[in-house]
Amino acid sequence: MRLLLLTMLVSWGCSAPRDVTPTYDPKTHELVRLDYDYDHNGTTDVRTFMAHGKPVRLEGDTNQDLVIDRWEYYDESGALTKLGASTANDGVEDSWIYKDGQDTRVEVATQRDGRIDRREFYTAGELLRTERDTDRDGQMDAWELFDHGVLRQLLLDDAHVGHATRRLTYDADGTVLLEIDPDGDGHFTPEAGVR
Ligand SMILES: [Ca+2]
Ligand SMILES: [Ca+2]
Ligand SMILES: [Ca+2]
Repeated sequence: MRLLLLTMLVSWGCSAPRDVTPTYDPKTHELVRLDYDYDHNGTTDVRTFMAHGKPVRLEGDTNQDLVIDRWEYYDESGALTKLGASTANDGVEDSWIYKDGQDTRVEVATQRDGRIDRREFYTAGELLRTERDTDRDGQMDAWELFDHGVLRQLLLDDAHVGHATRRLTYDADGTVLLEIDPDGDGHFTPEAGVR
């Protein structure tokens, strides 16, 4: 949270660090970037990208290894809308966090190509459900529902018809109930002979 706090301070102009290097657009002479060296060691720790005098996004190196590991995005009012991260800590932005009150959504490009194929939904820090695009065709096709951190249901769109046609329900005693919904009306029925 250190960087976020620093960013907020910078945004509000309460505390101006000394080592700030501005970059201007050579044509318009508009300020487009501010590079901050918070620890005064000659390396940039935070880059804030500006548009029309306001910060629009930030790139940060929070662990001082010269590799960007935090990306922040702001709306018109300067509020943080999205937080980017790198799961491998190699400078490749591959996951994004959105917060709305107690709710958090995490979007992940598991192949690290910018295409989101997994979403995780949390409330008050607890994972409630996930969505996955297992064949990466742009359509989510597997959904997991959790109860207190335990997987309770798995819904699958095996047939790629745009909705789940199979549902597996995991009981606490280890049994699995398999149900099907071929016509996609949301009404699942036990598959004959499978329990
Ligand atoms: Ca530095
Ligand atoms: Ca870093
Ligand atoms: Ca898919």
